[in-house]
Amino acid sequence: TLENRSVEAVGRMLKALEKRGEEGERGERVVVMTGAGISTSAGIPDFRSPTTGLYANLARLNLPYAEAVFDIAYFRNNPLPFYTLAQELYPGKYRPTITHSFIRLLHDKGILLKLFTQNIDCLEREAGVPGDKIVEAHGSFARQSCIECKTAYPEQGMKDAIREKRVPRCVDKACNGLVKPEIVFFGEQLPAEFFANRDLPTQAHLCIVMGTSLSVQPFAGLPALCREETPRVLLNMEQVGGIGSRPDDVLVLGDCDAGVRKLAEAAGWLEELEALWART
Ligand code: CNA
Repeated sequence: TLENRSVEAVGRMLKALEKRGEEGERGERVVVMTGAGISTSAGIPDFRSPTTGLYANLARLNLPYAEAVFDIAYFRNNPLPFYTLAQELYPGKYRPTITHSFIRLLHDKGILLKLFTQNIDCLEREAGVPGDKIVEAHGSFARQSCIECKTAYPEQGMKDAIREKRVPRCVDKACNGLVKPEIVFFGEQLPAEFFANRDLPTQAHLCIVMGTSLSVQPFAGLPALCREETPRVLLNMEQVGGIGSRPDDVLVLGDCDAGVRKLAEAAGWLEELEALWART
């Protein structure tokens, strides 16, 4: 168990896991769960922050309700608001944050079991976390297809459409369905890889949750799958998802970049982390 539910105790645990890995025991025991809050300092707005979030700034799109921009039923009738927003969110414009580099460091130390992310910005990949360590629970901009017949659509065509705020149509002219990036909209099923990996939290020895309001199911149910004795650390502006209710939960409330620096400091990794991030 963790002494005092403190950051120092989590730091000692990280070090111990690293040491076990070095001694040839399985050290890959940390699961990380992330959301839009880990990318806000990169310049990408989240959904729900009160004044800076996307939902607070969607008035110009004339939506009936804010979530409509990511709702598959709404998209069928009016895809243009999504394509207006996609221009801002499309990967390639932003630099990973030190929080993304912290996840990479966990992998470099041989202790990352899996990263579950709700983000579609691909910044974890850009920070160097390998694809087989990432579950993109809400999909990503990496692929695009017709929403009717599922036929794949070429990447360059999507890039052009997004740049021109134009709605692309199925390459099969007879179908002519709407095309969208394979990011998961409200009303759509999560990717198979989410369900294939969703029991991994039960194997974790440490769970780190960062930058998410934990308000979208089924992702929001992941931290509860951790065993009672597995410490869950929350690095977030606000307390969410009932984390804090178990004896070994640790709350590091505030900016997650500051939070990961505290964790890294406690594990003796701060210099290494700063150097890794500076190279990213
Ligand atoms: P959300 O509901 O907007 O919640 C964000 C959470 O992060 C809130 O609890 C904030 O308080 C917190 N937060 C914001 N900034 C910071 C910070 N600097 N440090 C610590 N905490 C912070 O976003 P969720 O990810 O929980 O919601 C799920 C949606 C949002 C997913 O489906 C994503 O696809 C979607 N989304 C993704 C991106 C992206 O890829 N970067 C951007 C916007 C929305």
